[in-house]
Amino acid sequence: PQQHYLDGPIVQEAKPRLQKPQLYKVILLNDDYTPMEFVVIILERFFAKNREDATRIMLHVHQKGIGVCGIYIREIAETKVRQVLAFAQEHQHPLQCTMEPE
Ligand code: TYC
Repeated sequence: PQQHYLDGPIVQEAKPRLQKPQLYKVILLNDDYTPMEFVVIILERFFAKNREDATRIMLHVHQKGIGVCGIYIREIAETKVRQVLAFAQEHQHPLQCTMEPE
């Protein structure tokens, strides 16, 4: 690129972002064994929900079988899914969590 020493450098993004990134829904699945309180704690800890919202989402999943806990870019969504599955395993609950494109 041409240098304009008098005017100062021409700054250009290396990779101009013309498109919004694909977003992913992180999804919780219901099961018969994971305690309600444990699901609420997951929503507070990994999805930054307050107790009221966490309880609402947990009850939605409990009643409908499935529910969205958050929407993120791919890397963040992947991390959330991994964190939830690891935490559930650690506590020997069968809680399932997955992601899908929005
Ligand atoms: N169905 C569970 C129970 O009755 C509670 C639960 C809610 C489990 C949401 C998983 O993603 C879930 N203890």
